[in-house]
Amino acid sequence: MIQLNRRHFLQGAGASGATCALASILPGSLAAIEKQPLKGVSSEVASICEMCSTRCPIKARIVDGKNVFISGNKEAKSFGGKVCARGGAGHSLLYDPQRLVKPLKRVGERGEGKWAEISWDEAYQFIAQKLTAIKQQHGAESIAFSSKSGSLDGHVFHLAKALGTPNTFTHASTCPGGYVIAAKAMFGTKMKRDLGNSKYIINFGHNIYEGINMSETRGMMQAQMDKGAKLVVFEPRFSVVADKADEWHAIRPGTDVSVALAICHVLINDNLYDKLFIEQYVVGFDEFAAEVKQYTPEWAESVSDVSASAIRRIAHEYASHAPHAVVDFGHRATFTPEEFDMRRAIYAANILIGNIERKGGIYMGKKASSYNKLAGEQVAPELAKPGVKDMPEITAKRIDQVDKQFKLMWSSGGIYQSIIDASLDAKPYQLKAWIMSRTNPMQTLTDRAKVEQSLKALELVVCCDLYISETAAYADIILPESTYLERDEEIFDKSGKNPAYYVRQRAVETIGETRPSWQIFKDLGEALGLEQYYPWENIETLQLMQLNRDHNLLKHIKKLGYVSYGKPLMLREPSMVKEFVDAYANARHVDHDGTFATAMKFKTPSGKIELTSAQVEDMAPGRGVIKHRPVHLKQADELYFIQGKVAVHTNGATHNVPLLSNLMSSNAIWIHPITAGRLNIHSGDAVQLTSSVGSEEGTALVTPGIRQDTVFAYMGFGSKNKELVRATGKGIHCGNLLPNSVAPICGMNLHTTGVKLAKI
Ligand SMILES: Nc1nc2c(c(=O)[nH]1)N[C@H]1C(S)=C(S)[C@@H](COP(=O)(O)OP(=O)(O)OC[C@H]3O[C@@H](n4cnc5c(=O)[nH]c(N)nc54)[C@H](O)[C@@H]3O)O[C@H]1N2
Ligand SMILES: Nc1nc2c(c(=O)[nH]1)N[C@H]1C(S)=C(S)[C@@H](COP(=O)(O)OP(=O)(O)OC[C@H]3O[C@@H](n4cnc5c(=O)[nH]c(N)nc54)[C@H](O)[C@@H]3O)O[C@H]1N2
Ligand code: SF4
Ligand SMILES: [Mo]
Repeated sequence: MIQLNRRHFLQGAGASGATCALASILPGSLAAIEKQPLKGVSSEVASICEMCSTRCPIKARIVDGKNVFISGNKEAKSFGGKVCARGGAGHSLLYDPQRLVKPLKRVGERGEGKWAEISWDEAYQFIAQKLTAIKQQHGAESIAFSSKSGSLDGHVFHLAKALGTPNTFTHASTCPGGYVIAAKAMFGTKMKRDLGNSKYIINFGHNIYEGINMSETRGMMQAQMDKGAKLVVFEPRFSVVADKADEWHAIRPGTDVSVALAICHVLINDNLYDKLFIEQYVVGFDEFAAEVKQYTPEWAESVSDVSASAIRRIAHEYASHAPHAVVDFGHRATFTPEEFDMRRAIYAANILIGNIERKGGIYMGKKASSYNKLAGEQVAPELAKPGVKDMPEITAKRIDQVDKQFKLMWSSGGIYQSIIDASLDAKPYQLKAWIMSRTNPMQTLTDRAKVEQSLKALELVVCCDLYISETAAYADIILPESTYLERDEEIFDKSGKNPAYYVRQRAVETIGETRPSWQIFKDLGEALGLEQYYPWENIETLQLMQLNRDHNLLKHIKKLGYVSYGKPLMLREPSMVKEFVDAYANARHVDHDGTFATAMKFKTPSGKIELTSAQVEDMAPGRGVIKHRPVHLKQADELYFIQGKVAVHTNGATHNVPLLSNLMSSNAIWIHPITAGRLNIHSGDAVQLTSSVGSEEGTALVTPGIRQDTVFAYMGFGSKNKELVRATGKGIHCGNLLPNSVAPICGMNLHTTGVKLAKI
């Protein structure tokens, strides 16, 4: 252990490139507490990054008593022992003088920026009294809970369930809902992609060289650089992935579904699909084939601007690499109201070439329980759920489940934007309180003005964050969580092709009075008189419950940080199946074709892959078969407005982190030279974007790397919260230009809208 004082640490942070503009001392911030001794661990601690929700396995150690050095954990092979720029900048967040280290209570109007430091007990008592009164008067269902999914949503939602409300939300409908719900409808479960072994990759706007997921990003790099895979990118702008591709097609925003369906058309029409696979494992092929007959490449060209001959050629090249080829199903699924059928059409193009459970294709995660069954022995330990008995029965309907078309939405995910209608217009009933953690809806939901109104309309708003985020600025109480470098958490499942677990462990002693989420939400539960739902005392008792009290196993996982078991397995890949049965004497019998194909289990109503779905037809008549439907995203005199991630920032989260703010503090508006020329706009000029819900002023970046009818900006900038000193007013706020919407079946919010461009 090394003892340090705060000044040393700030100097340490500064020495690595961060300059902290201490324009004002915020109450409750690190800058406001003096002479706080800081302690760190000088030996390496294995842990988990939280600079974004990819949550890579890391190692962290204190260097020279001044800094925290963060690297990747080499135990996790696919992550390559590496972190990205944001992951390497964790220390800058940790020692940011503007970070909150004490609970705050609002003393002025909501959003006015007047705060008083309070104790944790005062915070818990205030929240508990308010929640108890609201529950008595309006029912527990009038309280919504939300959290970005991941390391702490379990604790947030456990409290929601103990309190008796069904209204729990993650970022699902702003991010993964489209591709996850489409996979649930077709495969009965989420799917993963094996980019690293793919020989031909078709990519519809999945910019993983900037929207980084270390394991997948490295997989695609290896496929391209080491194995010569071909990459085809459909993107309205010249993204970094487009820049590294073999070909880039500047597709019209929101029209990907037409190209994906045309690829399916060619695969079927030109007999390029895997008939045997379809016969054995797929239902609904005939209905799908009949539907896609009309979706010719020529038709798709008229919708998408992608040339028909290119579509035809790409479909043939793709099929020639089958089954080691993939159409990437993307990540942020918010390009069109027809997300559900866009992602289904992409999965269909995978199913048709039979790449399911094949190298370079798509596959199902192999958790310990299914892996052990196949091996006929206990290869990997199985995590136990810390079963809490007699949770209250919840009878109230969720605010987003009034229509049965949304029934595939998982319960803790939900349609996030439905909080707005419920708060403002009592649709379907009145919300009174919103308790949130690790989410910044003022920046990451759409229609900022409406989100602001709904926060102002509620009786109680509580935010657990690291900063006074743009949303926390509207809270009654802000609960400062310890950063990921200061907290221990439970064991997490990180299984891919084989089972794996990892754990977050503190590398630095807690600074100030922050607490980890598991403790905050347990303490709050206890203040609410719900202690019977918390049978664990602390994080170690919870970890031991997960591991059936196996102390040695806990020690082992903590020592390595990331532990994987067995060998990678894809059920229809003969070489992998052979290695598997050679390793485990009691392994399941191998099918006559040398695979475990007949062990594939699809949790769909038919038990097979559903290319056409009777279940979906029942949920939403007319939607059982995958179809193209025209969408209206903008007026004739408007431009499409689209967004994306930038490599050095995370969503609406890191723009105030000193080191990252130094790297990039503002977003420019990408405009094509012909569009710019018409308005006499040059790079650096001040321009205005106006949509149906808001208006933003920013700086033009004139570039041929975008369609003439489209403008682009990196998301997460332009905060309007004066407390976020380094981020305030820099660049345009994307959420302020986007109206709210709810897409059929998957409930997705749309991130594309029409805007008018003007020179200021
Ligand atoms: N550095 C960094 N890495 C991150 C994140 C981050 O914030 N920063 N966030 C993480 C998260 S939460 C996620 S979900 C992933 C997201 O990773 P991605 O899904 O790659 O997300 P985006 O960059 O938002 O969008 C991808 C691309 O879609 C393009 N696009 C917009 N509209 C359309 C359209 O209609 N059709 C097509 N074909 N393309 C379109 C955009 O120009 C953009 O380049 O990244 C993760 N990794
Ligand atoms: N216009 C537009 N909107 C978008 C997108 C887009 O491309 N364009 N992308 C969408 C996507 S893909 C996603 S995933 C969502 C993400 O949106 P959100 O779910 O809101 O998540 P983030 O913006 O990543 O982080 C939210 C908050 O978490 C806080 N935070 C960070 N670490 C911790 C921690 O350890 N503990 C606690 N308690 N808080 C922490 C940050 O300070 C930040 O305020 O945004 C979506 N919204
Ligand atoms: S991708 Fe980067 S920021 Fe995200 S978890 Fe991994 S290292 Fe951290
Ligand atoms: Mo996301």
